Amino acid sequence: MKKQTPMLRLLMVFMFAMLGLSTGIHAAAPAMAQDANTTCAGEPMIGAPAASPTAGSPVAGASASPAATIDPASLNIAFLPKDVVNPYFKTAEAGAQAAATELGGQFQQVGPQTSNAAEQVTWIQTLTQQKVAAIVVSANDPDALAPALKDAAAQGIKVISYDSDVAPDARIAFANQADSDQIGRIQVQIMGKELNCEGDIAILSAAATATNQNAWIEVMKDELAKPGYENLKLVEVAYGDDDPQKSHDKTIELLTAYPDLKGIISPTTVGITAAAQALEEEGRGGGSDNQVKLTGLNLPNQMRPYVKSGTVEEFALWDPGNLGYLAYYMAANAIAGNLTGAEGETFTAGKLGTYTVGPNGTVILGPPTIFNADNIDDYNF
Ligand code: RAM
Repeated sequence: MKKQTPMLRLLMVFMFAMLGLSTGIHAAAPAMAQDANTTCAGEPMIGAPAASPTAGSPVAGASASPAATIDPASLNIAFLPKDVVNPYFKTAEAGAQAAATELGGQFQQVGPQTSNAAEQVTWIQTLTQQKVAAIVVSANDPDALAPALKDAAAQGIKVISYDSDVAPDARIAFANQADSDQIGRIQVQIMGKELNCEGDIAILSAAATATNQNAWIEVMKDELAKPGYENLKLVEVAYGDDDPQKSHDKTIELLTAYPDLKGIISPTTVGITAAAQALEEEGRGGGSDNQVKLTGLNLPNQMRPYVKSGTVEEFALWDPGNLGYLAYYMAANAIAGNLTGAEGETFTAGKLGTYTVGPNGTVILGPPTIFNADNIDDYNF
């Protein structure tokens, strides 16, 4: 991004206001001065602390689907998350199980103990041999999984991705937790607000090949490139592989390598939990004169102690239980022939209502929610 004069920046803010180019959901009107509702780039902040615990769900008005065309006996559906230990995927599993119970279908969740693409390939081959009706997968690597998934599809198995996409030609549709652009931008906007648009920051991600984190990091870089963020400098993207110990150690390495580090963004529930713990151990958490600000994505239940201690002020997520529920319904609809991934197609997902398939076979669960001390106790997942 070229250097902008203050005049040009003002003009851009004005143009955004005129064009109504807001990326926000509960966005306030653009303000000319930097305030709590304005990003470092002078744009409206995406989202706002949610008033109700249902904010993560779509507001589709349709009533629950009778699912008349879905044959319960056909629903032999297997979920294959990045790993089966991560509490995020356990929460999604509970949602998928609830959907299976509603529809009278079968459900199993299998996968590696640690985030590992090669082991996911082996699991895809196993599920293919078992002749399951559908595989619902969150990818540790979009390309490494594709050949095995295509082999499964060639044998009639319906492939749905959720959370972290695979190569689009290796699946029917993708259940995305929220708009990727918003997820990426929100985290930078929160960090910018907490640091007053100034300081060295690092990103602590999951696996270097994770589709979802990589998509969000691209958006983060784009947000940081906007005029107004010149003094908020991204010094490193580190990878903790969604392994608690490795994520903890990477946090310590970042603190050592960058003594002036002012903030860490961790777009992974495993990474941010480990980082919060490491910061508190190092005396760099809430209440410290030398605090390193921390934001990112996490389950409210995992982040609660760190919000109470002031180590984390604000972070974002969606309800992973609803994501698992939606993904199961997508698999069921794909098996029934109601979902082919074509843009504009609609289908119903039980209590969540009606969804429309967007570009590139993507279905968006709903808007992300921002959590802080004011609303975190309203949530229990
Ligand atoms: C971790 C995983 C998952 C991601 C969340 C936010 O649990 O990397 O894929 O969506 O963080």
